[in-house]
Amino acid sequence: MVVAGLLVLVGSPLFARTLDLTDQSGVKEIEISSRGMAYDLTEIRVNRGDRLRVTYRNGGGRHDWRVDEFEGAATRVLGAGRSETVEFVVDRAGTFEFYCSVPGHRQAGMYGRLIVKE
Ligand SMILES: [Cu+2]
Repeated sequence: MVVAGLLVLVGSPLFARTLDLTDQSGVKEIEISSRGMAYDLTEIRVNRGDRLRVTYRNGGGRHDWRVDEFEGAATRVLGAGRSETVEFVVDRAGTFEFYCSVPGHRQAGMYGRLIVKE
């Protein structure tokens, strides 16, 4: 029963959510949290040149949130219940991956896509 429950959680589309901010201007405030090995957002859409202020709230375990391609787009590894805000500019267009850098977590599904439109 426990295994079946976990499978339902991991595969559930309830936890897949896109945040589309491409029609807004100014600093874009983004809140993302995690539960187990998954972020509550799986896709974030913004425009090239946007300044993003991302607050990551860790719902449990030890995790971080980062995007390798943008300077400043990385929180520290946070303990359960902690949060951190990072601010950075997405200066190039493309599809990038945000993920947790704790060993094994990205492979376990702790990632999503940051889509920067031209
Ligand atoms: Cu993690």
